[in-house]
Amino acid sequence: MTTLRLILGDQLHAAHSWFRAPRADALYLMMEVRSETDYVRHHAQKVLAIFAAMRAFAAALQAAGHRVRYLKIGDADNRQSFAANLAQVAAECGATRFERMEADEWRVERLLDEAAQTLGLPQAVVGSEHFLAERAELAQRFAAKVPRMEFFYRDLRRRHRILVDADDVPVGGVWNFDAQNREKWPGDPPAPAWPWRGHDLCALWDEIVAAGVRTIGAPHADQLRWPITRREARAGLAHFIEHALPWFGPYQDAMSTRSTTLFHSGLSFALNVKLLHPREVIDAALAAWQAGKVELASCEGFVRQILGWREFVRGVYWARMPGYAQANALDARRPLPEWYWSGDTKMACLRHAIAQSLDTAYAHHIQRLMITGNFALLAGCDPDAVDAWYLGIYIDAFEWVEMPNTRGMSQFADGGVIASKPYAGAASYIGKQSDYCKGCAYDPRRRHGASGKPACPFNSLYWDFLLRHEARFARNPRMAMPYKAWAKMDAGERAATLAQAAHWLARLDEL
Ligand code: FAD
Ligand code: DLZ
Ligand code: SF4
Repeated sequence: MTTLRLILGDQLHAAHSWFRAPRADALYLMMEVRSETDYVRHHAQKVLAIFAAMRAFAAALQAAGHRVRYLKIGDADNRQSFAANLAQVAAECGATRFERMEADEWRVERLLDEAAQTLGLPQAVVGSEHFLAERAELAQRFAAKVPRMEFFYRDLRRRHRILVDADDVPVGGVWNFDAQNREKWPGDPPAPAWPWRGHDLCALWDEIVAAGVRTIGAPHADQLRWPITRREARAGLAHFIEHALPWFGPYQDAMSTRSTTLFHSGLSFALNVKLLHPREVIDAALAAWQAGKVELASCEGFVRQILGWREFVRGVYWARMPGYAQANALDARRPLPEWYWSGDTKMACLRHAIAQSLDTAYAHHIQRLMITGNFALLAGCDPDAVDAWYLGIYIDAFEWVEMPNTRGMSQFADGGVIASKPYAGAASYIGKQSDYCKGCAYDPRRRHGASGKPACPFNSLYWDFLLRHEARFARNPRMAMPYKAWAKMDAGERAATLAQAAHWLARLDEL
């Protein structure tokens, strides 16, 4: 009697009840497969980090007495897909039962359902024991109407007794401190150093290359600076709590050429592959606040990202898939400019955010939203292309979290399921939060003009976007201000602005 248990690359959850004690009748299967490396073009560091973390996890399971069958990307008997390898290993070990954890992605869930049917064995699907809200409950609750994140988050705070008193009143008297969390970073306090040392993964990189896997971005295989074990992930969490969390709140929406992470945690990869549990991350932040090391505004701002946004987008994903993947409410059809893949643009903000993403597989939230996402939105780029870019380039990109953030929050392609208004902004908006505009080839104060320093493309594209979608947005009370400002603008100025936008839209690759 052998139970074959599948562990996916983002299911590295050592505290899962499966692993409480070794079982002689259980064989754990882990596999590096081309079907997963190739469904989108991933960043080199993402493939390296996932494989390295998978290998370390398999080794730890074996050391703890579990039986593991691990298929490496270059193994001759690797059939390179979940389904084919499952069939092969089930036959090889004489499996009498198949068990797996819920997959986080709709695509993988369907694929594994089919594979299990083909196996024809008795099977069970168990929870991943990772999230703080149940997937089935969320899918049901969000099916008819998705609540605003804020109300969902308050509910989870009450349910999990996080930052609420006995009467369900939020600690500090308010549910959110967003107004205190929007400062530009002056360069002081200094941003903390990156928490992780480099791993030498050159041998693994050679295996990946030899297998023919195509990637984007810099591998930095001789010094991969991401956590691949739980111990490293925990050390990164402790580093964040001590050195960055105290400043997380005020600078969470800041951007700078002088720091990649500013006061962000860099923990999304460790969380998404389940080396860390969200509750332990939240508890670490709460403990720092209780010990008086961190202001409530920073602690709450951070908790909101994990308890609020992370759980919320997962609910939207599972309630709205598979239709969500086709949503294109703004009928955006343009290809993504070529320079998204190289960083080779004269726009300083985009050059910096893209070059950093290619180099590190990381950008913090506001870079993803206000810079790369905002530009694609204003330019009317196809959400399929935008999704593929985000899903590939970031170390933490798994569809359940990437897609609602990209298609929904950033591109408004879901027509307002996630966001109450499009996240569109011009140069003044970017300049307020960053130091990008200093030294840019474009002038952030101009909307149009042929002589002198050219006008910042964001400025005309912003107005063009609003005008293109006037029928949809003009009656949105949160959008009233810009439409009023447009109506007051001199007719010549308006015409010149739209002409400038048309000029840029015809040459996006040259910007
Ligand atoms: P911190 O700022 O330190 O935040 C702490 C944690 O909160 C993160 O590690 C993450 O787990 C969680 N979190 C924060 N914001 C969000 C959010 N909006 N949605 C879900 N979780 C959140 N996050 C991903 O994990 N994977 C993605 O593929 C992804 N794609 C994104 C695409 C776009 C267009 C945008 C705007 C955001 C995306 N995010 C994604 C959310 C967010 O940008 C990243 O989680 C964050 O930048 C990761 O860096 P960090 O760990 O330093 O985050
Ligand atoms: C992202 C990824 C990659 C690149 N490769 C693998 C792999 O070879 N084997 C594996 O089990 N998982 C991989 N993953 C993560 C999966 O895509 C992930 O398990 C699904 O996205 C389900 O959320
Ligand atoms: Fe970006 Fe425009 Fe500022 Fe240049 S001027 S950095 S393009 S916002």
